[in-house]
Amino acid sequence: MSIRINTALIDELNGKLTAGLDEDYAALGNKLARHGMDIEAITARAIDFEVAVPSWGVGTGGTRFARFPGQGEPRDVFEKLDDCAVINDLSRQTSSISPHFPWDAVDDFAALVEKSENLGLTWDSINSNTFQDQPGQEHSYKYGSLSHTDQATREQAIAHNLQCIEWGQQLGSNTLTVWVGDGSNHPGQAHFQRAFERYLDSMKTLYAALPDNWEIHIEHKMFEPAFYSTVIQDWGSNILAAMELGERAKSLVDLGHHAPNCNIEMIVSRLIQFRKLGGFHFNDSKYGDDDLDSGSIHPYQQFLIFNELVDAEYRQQEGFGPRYLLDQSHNVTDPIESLMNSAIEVQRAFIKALLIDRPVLEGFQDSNDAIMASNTLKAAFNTDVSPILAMARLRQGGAIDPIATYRASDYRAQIAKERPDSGGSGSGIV
Ligand SMILES: [Mn+2]
Repeated sequence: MSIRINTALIDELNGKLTAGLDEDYAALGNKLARHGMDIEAITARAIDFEVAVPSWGVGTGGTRFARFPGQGEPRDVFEKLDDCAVINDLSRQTSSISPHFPWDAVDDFAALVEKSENLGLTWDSINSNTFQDQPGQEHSYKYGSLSHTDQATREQAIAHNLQCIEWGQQLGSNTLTVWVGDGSNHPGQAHFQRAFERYLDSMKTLYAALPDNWEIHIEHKMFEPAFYSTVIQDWGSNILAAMELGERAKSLVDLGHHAPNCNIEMIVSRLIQFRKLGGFHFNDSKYGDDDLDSGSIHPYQQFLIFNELVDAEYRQQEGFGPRYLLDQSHNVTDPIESLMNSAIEVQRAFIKALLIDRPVLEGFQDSNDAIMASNTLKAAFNTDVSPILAMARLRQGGAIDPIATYRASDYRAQIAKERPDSGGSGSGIV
């Protein structure tokens, strides 16, 4: 049985906050108007902004050391959808779900589509999984999948990806995201070029089988589970593979999959320039692939990434239209709260980037005025756009304060009664 957040509760709590919000919204509107900006136009963009939720994100994650299960975790994809609906009902910007196969595979995809439609949800990019062995699987991925030295293992990995596309078509998706754990742990273990050639051969087979309206997104990752080298280690290997495959192969940027202090916004710019930016996995990190909540560590970096994205939109860059998805692991928080918070933080970065005065910035760039160029970005970043985000939620029937409303609903305790601990939910680090 689905439990939804009672709309009367949302209205009641919103009612207590509306007067204050109206005041803050009017003050911000006046401030923006002084700089020639129309707050209503910006709020309209906030209303349109969407970021997809990963199906695996609604379960409690874990580390290489342990996983501490949360209360009332979803036990299958149908229950994951219920949690995703709560996130969207309150935040109103996460109406699509990114599934992971075979974790989310079901016998009856029509039933899954029917349930998602009833909840007002759609399906975004699908993710394949050749980084772990499934029960009964003939060939092991211990030493790789799409780049494995053994042809039969590579063919098995290709077949799984083709199966994922077929499942994705039943869900109405049009993008396959491929991340492989292939790599090596010891210098000399793998021949870099031959492994990359085998990967490209496998990907060419997949690309040839891609339905006409589909794209394939390649996700790179610097390390883990392979700790010396990975086949698609960085954006360089990624864009090379995407260029080798063709127009409908693009690169996906997971913020946590780079070296610390890497200039991710410049990578984003390069991918945009060569029409290879497929999308994002938003999260945040302090040390590596930490999968922390978006905007929790480096909010300025996230803003600078959106500066590039809004700039591409402003310049009407051809072929620009990346997909926005979250990819996080929630170890110590309620995943529903983390995902609502993160979706709002990603939206916040987008809205702040909209405030950048681009002609003025371009002038400072052309006259080599470094201080004023930097200050132009900071002026946008330092503007508190919370009233715009809250107003966007309110006008769509969401919550002015999503976390307070979620807590008042007692959803977690209620749903836990229907979901006895199963000991596992197919969630974890990705
Ligand atoms: Mn990812």
